[in-house]
Amino acid sequence: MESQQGLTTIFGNPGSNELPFLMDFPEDFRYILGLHEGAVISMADGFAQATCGAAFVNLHAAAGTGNAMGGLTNAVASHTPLVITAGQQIRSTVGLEAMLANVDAAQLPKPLVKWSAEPLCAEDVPRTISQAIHTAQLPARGPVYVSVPYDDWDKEAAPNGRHLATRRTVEGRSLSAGQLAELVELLDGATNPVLVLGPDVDATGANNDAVTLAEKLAAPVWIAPSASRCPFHTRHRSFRGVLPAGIKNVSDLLAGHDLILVIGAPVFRYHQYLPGEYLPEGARLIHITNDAGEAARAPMRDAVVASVGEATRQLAEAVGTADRPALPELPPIRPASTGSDAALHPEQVFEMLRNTAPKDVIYVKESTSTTSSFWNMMDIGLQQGSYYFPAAGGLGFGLPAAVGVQLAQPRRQVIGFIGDGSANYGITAVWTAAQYKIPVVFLILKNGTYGALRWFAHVLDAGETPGLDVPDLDFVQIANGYGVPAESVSTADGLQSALTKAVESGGPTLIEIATELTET
Ligand code: TZD
Ligand code: CA
Repeated sequence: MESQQGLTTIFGNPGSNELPFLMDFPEDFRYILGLHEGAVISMADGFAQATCGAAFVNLHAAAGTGNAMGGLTNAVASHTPLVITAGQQIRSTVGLEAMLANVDAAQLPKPLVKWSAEPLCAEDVPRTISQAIHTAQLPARGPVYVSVPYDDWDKEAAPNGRHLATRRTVEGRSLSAGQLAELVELLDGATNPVLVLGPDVDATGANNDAVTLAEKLAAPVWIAPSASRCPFHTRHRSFRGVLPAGIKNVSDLLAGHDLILVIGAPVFRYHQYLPGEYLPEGARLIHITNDAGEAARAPMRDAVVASVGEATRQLAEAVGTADRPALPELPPIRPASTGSDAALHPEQVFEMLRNTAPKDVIYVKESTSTTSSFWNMMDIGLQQGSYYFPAAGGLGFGLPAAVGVQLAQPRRQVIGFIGDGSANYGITAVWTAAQYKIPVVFLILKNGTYGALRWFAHVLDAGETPGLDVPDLDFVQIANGYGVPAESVSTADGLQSALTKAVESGGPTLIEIATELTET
């Protein structure tokens, strides 16, 4: 029977409990093998985010689930609909804790899944998986988990199961006429409104509507703190940058605005603790989110729970054109700071990419000490789905997610900026890229240290602590060992020619770049 759920790619790493599920694997499905579940889950996360749909994952029992859980912290925060299944021991042997029994399986992935279950009988397996698929994709989207005893796959499905394959569940939460009118009145009546846009604007493809809204309001636009996607073109005259992730500096930067409209982001995902007032004097904040939990836990002002894409479209259409002068064009991007003879400044890497990469390139970034360099130098966000970063800061997302995004978007070049620390958490995904000929380019920014932690040690006044350096890693040899061609560069020209070669090769390539530690 034809499935209309569209979930024909399975990301997995198998064990004995999963073999009966994989038996007689259908021809119209594909299985993408990852060598470690941390890589499996993050490849699936990247794939799902880049297709704006769900991804199907199959993990091995409790051990495989455990390995994947770090990645789930990111998937929860990015509202990624991951349908995770795990094989369970034979039903009658779980109680006695046979090898590979997943004891209390539905409990294991909590609280990092929005729902989890183990069907009470074999007959209910298809319906439970169907429930998982719909639960993952209904708002707020997120990962779900189903544990299936492996002897269940031998049983006959119930005849009524035929309804499941063609079920559809849809979200329909536009703003009511009254809600829209109230918001439009506030926006039209504001003297100095500002927009703060989050990842769900990009995830719901509301990018162009956000531009219309900003232009009609002649309002500046910030990206919400801890940006995991890029919802707005960074060279648009309204663009002001990414808000820093401290309470005080958010309110300092928003000072002077009487109305702050936050769309598609938590209010706010702070990081470094910088106490202060949540909001500047005289400002009212309105928060539009598709996540009721996000609305409820915000510590200040008002929220509307609605479909982010639809609400943004409605507002863009309904607000009046403000009687304010248009904002001036942005000044040109300044030249990159330069590094030494031995290593490039990260800004040089980003500047080169800005000048030479195709306009529809997709960046996946997991190099934590280069955040300001990146946002200062880049011209991105013209198109939806141009940028991904681990949404909860859990490392091990970037490298595998780059593989998943490239698999989802074969017509756009994906480039991963991955730190020499971060690369190790998901390194086995380079093997998957090689085996399935997924032509992603991995740029490893090698500064020999956990740069962001050095910066944080200053913030916390922690002095010298152990465990901050990562010397003596050779990513060329590591990549070669996994079957990916690689080279090491330390100059802008070297990087340029390595990159041209990589893009032309049609397969995956890893380029290790000697970079200076900045932002300390
Ligand atoms: N482990 C996991 C799974 N997630 C984390 N976020 C950390 C550890 C802690 N951590 C950070 O938050 S940033 C960072 C670590 C170890 C350093 C990453 O180093 P890098 O990038 O080389 O990838 P930079 O540019 O040198 O900071
Ligand atoms: Ca580093």
